[in-house]
Amino acid sequence: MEKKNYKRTLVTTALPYANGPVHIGHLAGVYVPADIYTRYLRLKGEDVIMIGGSDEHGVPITIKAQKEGVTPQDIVDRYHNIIKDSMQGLGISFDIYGRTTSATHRVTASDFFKKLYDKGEFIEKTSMQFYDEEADQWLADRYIMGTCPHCGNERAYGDQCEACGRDLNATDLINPHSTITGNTPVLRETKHWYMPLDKWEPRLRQWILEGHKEWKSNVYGQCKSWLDGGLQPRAVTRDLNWGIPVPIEGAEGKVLYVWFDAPIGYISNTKDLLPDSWEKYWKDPDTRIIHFIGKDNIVFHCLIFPAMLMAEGSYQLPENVPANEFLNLEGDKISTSRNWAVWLHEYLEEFPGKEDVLRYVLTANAPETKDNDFTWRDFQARNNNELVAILGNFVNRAIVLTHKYFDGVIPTAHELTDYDHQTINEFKDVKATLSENIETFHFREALKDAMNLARIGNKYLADTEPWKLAKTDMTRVETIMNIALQIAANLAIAFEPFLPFSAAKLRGMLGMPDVRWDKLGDIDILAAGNKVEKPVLLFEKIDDSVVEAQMARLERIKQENIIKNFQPKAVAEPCTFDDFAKLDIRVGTVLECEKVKKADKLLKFTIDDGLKGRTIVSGIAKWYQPEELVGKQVCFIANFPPKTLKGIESQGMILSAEDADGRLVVIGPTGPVKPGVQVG
Ligand code: B3M
Ligand code: ZN
Repeated sequence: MEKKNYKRTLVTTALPYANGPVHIGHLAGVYVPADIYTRYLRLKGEDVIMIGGSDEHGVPITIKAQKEGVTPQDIVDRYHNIIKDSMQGLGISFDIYGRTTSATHRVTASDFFKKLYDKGEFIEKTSMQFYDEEADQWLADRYIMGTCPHCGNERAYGDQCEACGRDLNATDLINPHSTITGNTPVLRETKHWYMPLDKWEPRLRQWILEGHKEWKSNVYGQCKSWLDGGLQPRAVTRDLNWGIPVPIEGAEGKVLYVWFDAPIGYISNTKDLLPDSWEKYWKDPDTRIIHFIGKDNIVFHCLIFPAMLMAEGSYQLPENVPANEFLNLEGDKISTSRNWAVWLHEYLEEFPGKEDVLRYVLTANAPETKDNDFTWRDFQARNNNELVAILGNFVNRAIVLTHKYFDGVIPTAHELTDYDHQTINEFKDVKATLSENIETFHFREALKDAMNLARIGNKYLADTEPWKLAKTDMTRVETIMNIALQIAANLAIAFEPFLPFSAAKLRGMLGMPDVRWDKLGDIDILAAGNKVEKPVLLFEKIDDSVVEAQMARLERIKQENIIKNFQPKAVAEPCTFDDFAKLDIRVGTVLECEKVKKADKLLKFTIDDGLKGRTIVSGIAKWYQPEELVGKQVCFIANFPPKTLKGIESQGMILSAEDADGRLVVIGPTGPVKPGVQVG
């Protein structure tokens, strides 16, 4: 398709729910790529704005407030600020980071709804919804729990069962109950307003399936499957006491559905940024609108919001929606409720000065075409083997050598050799692919291109060996170091969209006043005779102990989650007292306890059983130090036939409870008893 020459670009980034901090999944999916794209366009001198903000309405917020016993406003105030500050800390360069509880937004969203209502764009429908009579409140799907009709999980939500993953309707649940009071809710009739998406289906089909074949295949594919399945009318209002009131008569107590108001938040925030000129970013066909989102938001940004805009009539549709897939963490899905995440605000605190390391790793590993995994080992490896060993190393060498041979003064280049020309041409070529990759949202590839420039620089110094020539041919060394410094200056440009903190440090060292993308590939960026500053390290090695501490933290969280989610097994088949009485269970006192050689699981016990004493071997070495158990009383089965383990005759079995995480805890009487007494 022919490329259109746009006059300006409007970049929007999904508005994170202000019910928790942001994590690496949000960053890799949305904010880092959007920031790279925006910084790149700014470097090219284009007219671009980047809009962000918090999504502060909807059930995700009220649920969190209910859990903590505070108001929804408390929740959004807290998280909006954490999110805003941490994004800034990572250098995500929003032109505005607003919030959907702002006055501008309330009016904008309300007017938008009213306009559609007045144009007759909604249909009104009544339906039956659950109501909690004691709480005197309608129940959104997430406020209803019950038994999943598919798998029997007793803790399924009204919209989804997390045990079997199926989508549900609240009315499908067996024994539904309200999470607010625990009562059985009643069904009541309620009226809502619906967007007839079916009406817009032909236009959406035409616009996406015919007009945007260049969209990423994951986005195009998801749209196609929704469209092929046939679009249904969608309710755009809710019975909830938190949100923007539905601005029509007879709608008291109802608010706009959060997915109706949130995308309008992009518009409201643009208004707050540019009260006088916001319209040209939204309504002029010469604006390129790009929505950066994660894959779970595709239907809202590609079908529902565009249908709303079509119905309104005066807005432009997005030119592209480069949605990413998901980032996992150490092999598991990132989850706010399970605390399975690397939280941005914590990262910034624990890794000061390493903002770019995270940006680098998240870009190098971005889930652009499929789900990807973040691991702390990969984080360490990419830092040590790529940022330190390639980029940092080259820059440091170029600047150190300039100080060593020329007192920090940039030397003049003299006659260039064929090899010099070859090197210069090589990195001129990179510029075109790097730009193309950013413009087509292939940020991983683009980052590789930028890294190749640093590789070319390293190779140039390694091949020309100025430290050897310094003894014989200082003129040649001047040329080599000039070229090496010009390459470093190129790196300051190429990396600015990806690693803005390091690029700024590098500019500072090289004394570069400004950076412009069109200078990339030039070898006269730095003027001979100017001075470079003393080198500062751009990156430092990350030790094993640092990433191991992070991995240990995740391991702890995993164990905590297992314990929290423990569900006792169903009770076994009935058994009689006679069955039980066959087991001769007794109490004994541990006289000695030691590790069994060459068996890391086993402990050998010498037990005072009130008779002649006995030896028992037990597989609990992983959970106890032998000396902890000496002197303790334990229960054991006395009438099992003896069994030889690792050459030791074990005369019975010590009883233990297996905790949810598999940890074994030895069972004994709660007070002292005579060794040898029976349990029953
Ligand atoms: N808050 C969902 C999410 O955080 C939603 C995005 C709104 S974008 C207009 O994934
Ligand atoms: Zn289920």
